[in-house]
Amino acid sequence: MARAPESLELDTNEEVADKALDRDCTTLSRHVLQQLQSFSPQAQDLSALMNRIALAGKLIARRLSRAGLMEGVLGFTGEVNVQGESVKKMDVYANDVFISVFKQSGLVCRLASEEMEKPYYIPENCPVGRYTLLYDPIDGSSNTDTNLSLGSIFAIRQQEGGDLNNEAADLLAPGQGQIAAGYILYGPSTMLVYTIGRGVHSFTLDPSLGEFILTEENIRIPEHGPVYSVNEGNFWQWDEPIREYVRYVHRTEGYTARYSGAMVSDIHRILIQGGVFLYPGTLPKPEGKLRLLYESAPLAFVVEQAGGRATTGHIDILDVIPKKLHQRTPLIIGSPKDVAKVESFIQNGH
Ligand code: P6P
Repeated sequence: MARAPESLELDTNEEVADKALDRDCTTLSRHVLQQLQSFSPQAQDLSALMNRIALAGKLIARRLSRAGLMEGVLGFTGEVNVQGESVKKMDVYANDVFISVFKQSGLVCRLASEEMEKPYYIPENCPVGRYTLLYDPIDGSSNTDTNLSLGSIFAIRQQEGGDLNNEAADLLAPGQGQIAAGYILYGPSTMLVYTIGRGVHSFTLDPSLGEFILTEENIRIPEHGPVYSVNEGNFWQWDEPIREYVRYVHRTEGYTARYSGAMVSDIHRILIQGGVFLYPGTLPKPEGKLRLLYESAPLAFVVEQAGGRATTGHIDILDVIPKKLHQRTPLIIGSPKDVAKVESFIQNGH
């Protein structure tokens, strides 16, 4: 039988088996240490922190996969959170999961969440645990009761200073200070995507192992893509330049609209296929809907590490200095050419 040309020579069965085993052994915590090429205390901390986030993701994924079979998982609590939004039972569960897994970590002194007006302190971890977790426990919770994709968003920051009166003033700092960020996507499979400033890497939960296994390293967002992702139901509330951009994509071949109601899902699609996600400000709410510290800044860190961009339309998201913990921001994020196209309409109307 003729052999395949050298360049097309396939791996032997043994080589394929070795690669599969090595991949199955590349767990998240091992990958972080590989990234840092160090076993320093800081590297060990970061590896342990990411491992706790993975545990939170597993617990939330398990709950979501059984939501329709259990009492008390779906629906609303009847409460309204600091954002003025009706709270889903899943929001509360997921928020408590992150608190619980980090209580036992010894590493995190404070947790700041979309669901909590003030940061949650874990006194036994302070001041030794010099890290702060900022997170949106369930992003897109409107999708919970309809079994659609949704996510969790996280960022890790180093605590700066003593935080004597528990004001957490050091959190009001630009996203450039994030030391790790990412998201967990609860979809047909559960994926964890993260960066520690050395590229973007994705892991898929293997339920049979109970481990997140490396799926793709050094993900690069396409320079341009076909997807534009925005809630066009808000068209009547937008400033004219955003309306003009949407009219442009309506009349230009090659664009396709995708919008799921969960930004983690929409931005993950754009990370892989290219394009742009927008949640602009509106005439009644120029600051927009999305929160800066635990939604936009972590996602901006990931997308920029993958070669993309994230802006308010005027300032890079990672340079915005928040004035308050739950500050909102307009967000335009995705492929560099597509973000630039939106900016061109904002800056000079075309
Ligand atoms: P709208 C979910 O509540 C969220 O924060 C994002 O995940 C999502 O993209 C957006 O809000 C959806 O908001 O106003 O389009 O329903």
